[in-house]
Amino acid sequence: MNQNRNTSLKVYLEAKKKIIDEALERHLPGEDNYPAVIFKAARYSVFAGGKRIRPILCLASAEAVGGHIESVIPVACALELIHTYSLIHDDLPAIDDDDYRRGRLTSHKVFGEDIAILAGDALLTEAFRLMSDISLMKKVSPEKLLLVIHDITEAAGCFGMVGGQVVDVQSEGKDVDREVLNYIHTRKTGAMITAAVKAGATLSNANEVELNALVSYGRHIGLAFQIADDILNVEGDQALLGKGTGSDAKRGKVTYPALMGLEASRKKAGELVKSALSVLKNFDHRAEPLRMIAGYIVERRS
Ligand code: GRG
Repeated sequence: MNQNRNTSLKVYLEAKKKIIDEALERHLPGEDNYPAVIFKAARYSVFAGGKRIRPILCLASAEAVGGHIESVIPVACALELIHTYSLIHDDLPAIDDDDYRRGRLTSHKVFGEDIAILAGDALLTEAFRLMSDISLMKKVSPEKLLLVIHDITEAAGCFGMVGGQVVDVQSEGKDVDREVLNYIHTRKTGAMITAAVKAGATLSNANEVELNALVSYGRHIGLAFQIADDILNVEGDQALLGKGTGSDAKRGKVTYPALMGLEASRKKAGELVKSALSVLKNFDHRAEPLRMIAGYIVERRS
């Protein structure tokens, strides 16, 4: 990526992250609610940092089809709440047993396993409380909102993230082929990324051609994102990542580098980005953030 593009991307990501962080602060109930510990634990993980890539993709997709980001912010925040729940549960002793996430101790290390499980449950449920808030229907069509809630539910559940996670844990230490690996990556990570892109476009009244192109963009960058994550687990910097590295190999996880090596993994991620860019070819300058994010997904260091 050239220097100007890098600067624009940085400015764009920082500005959108600020919007999302401020909205999350408004939408997530405070620690003054009862029972305080659950609000404290939920907020601990949500405000631990995080790139906010899913909500940013939702906003960028809305912009690409001429939508207003104000109308999609609550749904964008809900995507981040669901994502944060998945991280809390993923880190639990029964799953990946990780001590660090987003540069801090994981939820179960601070609050105990019981509250960490409940904090994840709380965030997942809060996401649906937020998306189904009647006030949102003044900004977007109720039919479109229902479609989006359905898409996000599918992406988060057994046909998406949870299904991918199940096959992931069951494949640890086993020889699995590329088909199974792709099932895991496209469901575990790709589904929510695709849903984020699709949600922004649907709520912004994208036409069918635009919607199909954006879903295809989401699928390509979703898989590229998880391949990049696999590569960072091998050769990333723990301090920048805010979490441990090397854990995939230790646990015998099925990953792109494990199956085909680092070089071929990088090549595959690069090809996916190229394909993602090519499906955006008929979009105008308003899709520029989506184009920049596609490149960022494989070049990021955290
Ligand atoms: C129900 C016990 C139980 C577990 C389910 C569904 C699930 C937990 C986990 C899904 C697996 C998962 C965590 C997928 C996401 C993989 C991934 C690339 C995470 C990192 O995302 P980033 O890089 O992280 O966007 P930040 O911290 O920047 O938000």
